[in-house]
Amino acid sequence: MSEELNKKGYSADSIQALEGMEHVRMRPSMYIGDVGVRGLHHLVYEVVDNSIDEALAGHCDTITVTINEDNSITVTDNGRGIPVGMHKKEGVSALEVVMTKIGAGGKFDKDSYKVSGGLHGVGVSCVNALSEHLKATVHREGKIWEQEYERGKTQYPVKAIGNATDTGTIVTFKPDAEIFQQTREYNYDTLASRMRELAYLNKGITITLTDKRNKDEKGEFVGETFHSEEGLKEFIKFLDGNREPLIAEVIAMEGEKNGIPVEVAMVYNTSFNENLHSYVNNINTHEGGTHLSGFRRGLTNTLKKYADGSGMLDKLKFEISGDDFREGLTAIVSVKVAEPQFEGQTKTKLGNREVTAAVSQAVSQMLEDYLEEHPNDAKTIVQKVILAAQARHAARKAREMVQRKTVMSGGGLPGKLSDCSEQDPEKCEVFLVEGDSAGGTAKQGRDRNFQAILPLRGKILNVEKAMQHKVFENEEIRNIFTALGVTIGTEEDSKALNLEKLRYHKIVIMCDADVDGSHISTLILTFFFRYMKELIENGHVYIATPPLYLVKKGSKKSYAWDDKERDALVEQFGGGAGIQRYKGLGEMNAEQLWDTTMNPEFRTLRQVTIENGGEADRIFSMLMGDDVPPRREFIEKNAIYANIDA
Ligand code: 0RA
Repeated sequence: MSEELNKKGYSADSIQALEGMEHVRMRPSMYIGDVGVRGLHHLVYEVVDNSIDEALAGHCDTITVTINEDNSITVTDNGRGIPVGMHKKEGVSALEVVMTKIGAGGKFDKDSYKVSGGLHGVGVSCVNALSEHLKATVHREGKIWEQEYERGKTQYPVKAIGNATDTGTIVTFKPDAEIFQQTREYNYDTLASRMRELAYLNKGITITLTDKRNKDEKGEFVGETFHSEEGLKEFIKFLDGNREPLIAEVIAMEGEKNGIPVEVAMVYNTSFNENLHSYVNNINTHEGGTHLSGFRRGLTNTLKKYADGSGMLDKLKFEISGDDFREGLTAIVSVKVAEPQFEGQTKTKLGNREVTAAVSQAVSQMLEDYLEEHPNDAKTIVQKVILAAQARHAARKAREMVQRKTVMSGGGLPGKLSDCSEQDPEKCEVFLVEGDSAGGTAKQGRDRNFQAILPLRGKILNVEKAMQHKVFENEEIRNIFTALGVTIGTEEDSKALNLEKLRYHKIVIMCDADVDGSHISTLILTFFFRYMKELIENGHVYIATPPLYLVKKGSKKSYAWDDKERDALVEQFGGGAGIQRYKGLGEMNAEQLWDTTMNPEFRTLRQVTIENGGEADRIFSMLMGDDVPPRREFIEKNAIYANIDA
């Protein structure tokens, strides 16, 4: 440790720390992904993850997260408290090292097995660097210790400000407006869904979320407490609660294989969809990886062996494929890996080879036991698998029809598509428009150089409730496939998409701004989510936002997208302003539609993102199921769309 101080009184090491923090501020996206809504919420996850680690080490059971009135965040835990003593190597308190040294994390504590971690696992120091203000308070060794920072810069040495009888850590931070320019407003639902997920993934921990910006009917702050005694078993019930179960019980196991902690829970429902969710160290691995391969392998091998032995397959005239075993299956695989290697486009694909066998063995063992102990359920599952195989056979013909049409480029395009002249897919957009009449207006209003229009007839098929062959036989859906130019995978992996031939990099859903319109948007989104998830994951899917009102006075004319904007315009225009409410796209003429909704210079497109795969899955099953009231509530809240301008 160098004690040589420069003019400003910094030691060489603290200069290094400063430079690290400066780098985070210069290149924030390298550390937290982006500086939009996602990055903003990541700050919270990063801080909470430290507390989760403390809980996983067995020293803490309660974590609270508070959204304060000013959109600052407070995270508390009842752990041991971050050490405040002098850090030998750094020459300042350990707390200061954790808060100001990039990558310091809990490194100095060799006993702690760090398993959790934000998507980027960058540590609380990054949060500090990106906050205009951060205060760390530690209850430890009978005292309350405190240190504050501004944009990552220490304001004073750690000081004791009082006595404590308990232990724990409290971190309050306010995201820096210089960094988070787009928005600094926290979304309650986004935080709630992550905290709920964390509670299921780490059973026994209590996580309380409080929103001090809003009060409920009783005058209490909005909030929720998340706690799960049964972990993944309960998580599955939550995710699949809107579906009809095929078997009564959730099949679950928890254990360690080859030194890798593995947790698996699964259940079959009567739907035709496969829902696999996988986690590594509490991170949702959207792109799957070796743990998911292990799950598939264990499931297929065990069920196949059982089915073969049961004699139920004897009369079957064709082979059963891996897909057939997963129809109507909802499953969660959660592993903890000491040194995870993340690969793939979004770095959410586990690469560690050794994990496949560990998960596969765990799943085989769990399933063998279950099938043996539950012969009736076993029979029901095998029957479902046989039905799936038969349906897949029927679907193949329908799919081949789509395939043949898609492969023929140019001539194979649907008649209803008004294509654009540009050939470079990156520059091309296609608008999926509700109804032929709005389609006509859009066709007149568009810029035909790069904007294509595909009108869709009324309500498209609800794929959530349809078997695959019905989906591929549906004309509107076939039109979408052929217009987009994507081909559907092989029989073994019937939902793998080939995006290389994608003809438009922006796919814009344009529907009326009313409840029917949102229902149709949701039907289209459900189709994309179930059959073309990669399109959403790669950021190709957008929702257009037509205005709700036209406010007019004399020659003055302006559009409003909500009631607040409308009222502001009325006030601005003064007395006698007229208000026209657009009931649908059809009431706008071509020029108005271009000006407000299609012209890239003025429009707002909302990019559709999947922030939380499990939550998205649950939401779609709810929206498209039979239970209408929650659907309406959801559509009104529009919780799955990220508000990103494009
Ligand atoms: C390393 C060592 C010790 C505590 C922690 C890390 C710790 C870090 C965080 C971050 C948020 N909450 C936390 N709680 C604890 C303590 C080691 C000891 O007491 O022996």
